[in-house]
Amino acid sequence: MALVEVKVPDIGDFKDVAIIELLVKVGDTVKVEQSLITVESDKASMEIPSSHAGVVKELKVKLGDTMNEGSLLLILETAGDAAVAAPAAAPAVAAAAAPVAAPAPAPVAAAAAPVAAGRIDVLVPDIGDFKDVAVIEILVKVGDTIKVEQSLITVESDKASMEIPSSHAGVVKELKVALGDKINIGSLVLVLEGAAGAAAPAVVATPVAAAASAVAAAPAAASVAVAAPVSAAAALPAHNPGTPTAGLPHASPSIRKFARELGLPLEEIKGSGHKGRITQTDLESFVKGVMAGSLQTAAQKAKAPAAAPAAAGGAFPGLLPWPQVDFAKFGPVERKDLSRIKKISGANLHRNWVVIPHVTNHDDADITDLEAFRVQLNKENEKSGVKVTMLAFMIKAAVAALKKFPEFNSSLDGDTLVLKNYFHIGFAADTPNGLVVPVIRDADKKGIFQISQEMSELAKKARDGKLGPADMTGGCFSISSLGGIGGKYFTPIINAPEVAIMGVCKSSIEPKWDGKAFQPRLTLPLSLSWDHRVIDGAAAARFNVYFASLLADFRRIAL
Ligand code: CAO
Repeated sequence: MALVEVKVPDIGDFKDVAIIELLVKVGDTVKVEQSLITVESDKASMEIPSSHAGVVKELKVKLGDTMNEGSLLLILETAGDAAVAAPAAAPAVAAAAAPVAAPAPAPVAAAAAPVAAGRIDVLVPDIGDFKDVAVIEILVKVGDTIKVEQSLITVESDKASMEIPSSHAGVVKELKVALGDKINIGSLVLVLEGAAGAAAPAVVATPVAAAASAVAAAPAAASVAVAAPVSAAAALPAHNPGTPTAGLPHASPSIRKFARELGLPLEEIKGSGHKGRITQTDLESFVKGVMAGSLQTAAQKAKAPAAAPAAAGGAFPGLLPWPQVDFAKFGPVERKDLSRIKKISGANLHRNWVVIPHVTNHDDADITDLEAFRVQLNKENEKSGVKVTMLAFMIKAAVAALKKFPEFNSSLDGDTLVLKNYFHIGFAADTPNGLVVPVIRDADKKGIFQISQEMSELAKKARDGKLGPADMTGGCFSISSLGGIGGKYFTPIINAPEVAIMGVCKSSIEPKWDGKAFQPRLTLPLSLSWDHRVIDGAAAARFNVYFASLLADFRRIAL
């Protein structure tokens, strides 16, 4: 075991640069060349790597400190002997430093760029050791007017990123690189339509070459490679971190790499670091926000189900777009806006239909005796003004069935089922403006007459467009009755966050075999839709059978 001082190596032109990120903490085990801190000048940022492997014993810097070559960063406990380890680091830095002073190589590829007014090929200048580096950002587009030294693209190695400037001024005619392309010195970046005399000084990359050769001469200090883009940036017009280029997120190479690995849209992440820099914590918060549903990426927003059918293709990638037809070509048409209720209920129905795995079980209830009872009741209470319809009995039957099968009286909350100990039953009401679902509260505590009365009041309110939110919220289970109209069976859409809905159609006399003969029985068609995430088919069949048995013999409700 030995203690080793890890210092800042030769970082070229970087002087008095501020520490904007600490990438390790006391107790961390670091490898040789692992990035320890990020520093930033007004032109670029770089990560400072470790010269040794070991465990961090002490941090000697903090955020905001300024540093230079030779500044002490931290103390590492290494497995070897400190006396041996220390000199190993020193030559690396020294070796790196020496070539920096060496004469700069000849002017760069940019010098070779055609100078003629008119078409100008803009090439990648000498970028030193940067070989086969990926284009991670394209900063201009066709039609842009650009100046000499304006940044055109950003490239990134595993240690640093740098911006490649233009050797000429002019208007971008053609982009010759795409995101992800690998480039080298001399690669064609774009074609400019140049103004006469707009040829660039062919020197833009010379400082890069100087720094790069420093790197090339110091293989032992691979970590110093980060100095290359920094030096480049010092001479080249890298975007100022304080004022990111139009929408360009400001983040270190390691953060960019991490974001790319996770597929995170950096441009949508708010940086909380120095000068709005995106930090590791910002990435983590963004991911947590998306996972928790409180945040959506732009891509998710674009894919979110839209109310307008025209967007259906966007909601379901791969679907054909909604047909755009000029109906007037085929005959006279008139256009009418959807009512407010239709727009709202449409969006809800669409979501429920798409999100909930619906299954519908059909069954029949023999309501011969119940209908006779209902007619009798209405006769007896003619003067009361309250008419009892089959729906009131069905609401009571629904309460009894929910009590027997509690999972039908629940809602999904993520992976948790919320089981309700109250019985509020909604009923679909058809109004001139569209469908609404008022709710009879505490139907378990009310009798048939009270339910009938409340239903007729709510139905009137619905038709008059006077229902308030309190009349339509808190439902546990809904019944959609088309019995007054007709039909046999249908598939009602579950009224989320409920998990089931009973659809009812018109009763009719049907022949039923009683074991000896066919008997004419009044038969009510039932269609129960249920959420297969919560309810199984067997439970749904049992619910229907039980519900039908209650209507067949309403005395069972008292059992
Ligand atoms: N079978 C046969 N007749 C039935 C019946 C059934 N299942 N249900 C009701 N009827 C009869 C009633 O007895 C009444 O007959 P009378 O006038 O001879 O007494 C007649 O049909 C009209 O009943 P109603 O519709 O006024 O009363 P209701 O309690 O059955 O329904 C309400 C009230 C508000 C639910 C209903 O008017 C309505 O709006 N239904 C449409 C619901 C709907 O649109 N669902 C679809 C949703 S999915 O798009």
